[in-house]
Amino acid sequence: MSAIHPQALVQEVTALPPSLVERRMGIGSGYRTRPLGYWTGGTSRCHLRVIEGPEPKARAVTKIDRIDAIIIDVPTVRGHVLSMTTMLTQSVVLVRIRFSDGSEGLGEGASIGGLSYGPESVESVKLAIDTYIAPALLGMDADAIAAASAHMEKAVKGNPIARAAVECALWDGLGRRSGLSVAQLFGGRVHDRLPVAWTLASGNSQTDIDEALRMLDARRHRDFKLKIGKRPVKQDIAHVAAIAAAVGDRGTIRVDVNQAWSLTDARYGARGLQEIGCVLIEQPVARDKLAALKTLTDSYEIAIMADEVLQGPADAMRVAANRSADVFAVKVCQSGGLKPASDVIAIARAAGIDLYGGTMLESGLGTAAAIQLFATVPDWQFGTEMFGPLLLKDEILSEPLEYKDFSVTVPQGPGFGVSLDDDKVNFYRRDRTVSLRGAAGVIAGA
Ligand code: MUC
Ligand code: MG
Repeated sequence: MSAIHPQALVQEVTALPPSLVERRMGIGSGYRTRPLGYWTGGTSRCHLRVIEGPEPKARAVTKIDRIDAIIIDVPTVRGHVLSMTTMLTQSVVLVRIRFSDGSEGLGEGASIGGLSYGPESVESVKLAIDTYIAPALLGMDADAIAAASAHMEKAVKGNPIARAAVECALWDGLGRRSGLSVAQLFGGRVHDRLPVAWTLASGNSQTDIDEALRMLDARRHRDFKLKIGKRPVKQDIAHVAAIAAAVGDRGTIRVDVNQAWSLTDARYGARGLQEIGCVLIEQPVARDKLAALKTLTDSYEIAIMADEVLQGPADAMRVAANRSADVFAVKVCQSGGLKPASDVIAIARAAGIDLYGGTMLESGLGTAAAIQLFATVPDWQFGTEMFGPLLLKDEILSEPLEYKDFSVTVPQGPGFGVSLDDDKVNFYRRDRTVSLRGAAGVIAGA
């Protein structure tokens, strides 16, 4: 089978030998000319030749060759007190996909407080990837992310964090191979920087106030999310009021109840919080209490934000259809990946629901992934909380994300625009710690 050369047809007034035509035309090796016919006009003859060459080689398909998932445990800068747990360490799963052309992609799956926050833990994420997702995806076309995602959904029901970690690594790989940032793959950035809130969750009002004032003075954060729900509602309101008074109009105050309240608590809380100038309540009631969430949304001026209830586009649709929330906390991990998160965003925008860029307290890698997507969305009415790496005592990226002027800079460069510091990753990987502990045990017992 041969193909027509891009230069298509050659006309010669005389029938020259093919080799001469080919030399004159500067036709490269591998091509040849073939006479097509001639016509006569007056005294001259016009010869037509077609230039033919080999069929263009079919583009080699880049395949998914290998998927590795490891757990790392990194201490937090202070205890992070949530209604359901206190975190002293954040554990995340790092995924590295190797492709047949030698390229790589990185992704992250994070969860909070073991299984106390939600139905997935880092251990379950690693197990789902190693046992079910990796075998299902090996050998698939690396660039066909939609096909790989559909395949993953078939092989693994639920488990959005595990699927997200792998899907993110596929996007990073595609970006790196094509020389485009993931923001470009999602339509291009509309922001170079995104505003970043900080979570105050030391468990002590004065410590939180000192921390907030330090952040304001350093121009690092001016929007503060307070973790409440552990204490009785009345005490929580007093705690929020003290911090709100100290911050004044230098910043905004929001709260995250992490599902801890009954509707009765939440009614009392919503009224009290709105009176002291708090602007938003995140997931006040359990994630399956949609009717209660809607009652609060309909009854108070303070914005009600959906978080844990949003486990992907179908949940987003359910919440939007009943307008059970004013704001969506969009989380890449909780949504099942970048594409489903962008679907959640699309549903919110179509329904007139405001947006907040949420986190599962990912390290710099997962945070960069979310930033790439969030940079492509025009309106983040309540900003973002892309502060995950700042809660960790150590940085695992070779170049940290840039935080300044109350915002984070969208990383440039292919994929997520970041790379891992392999020494740090090796230092914090759980299997290494376990084996060192094991080795120490052997020595101690000897
Ligand atoms: C959550 O529920 O939003 C996000 C920020 C933070 O401090 O905790 C997480 C979880
Ligand atoms: Mg939340």
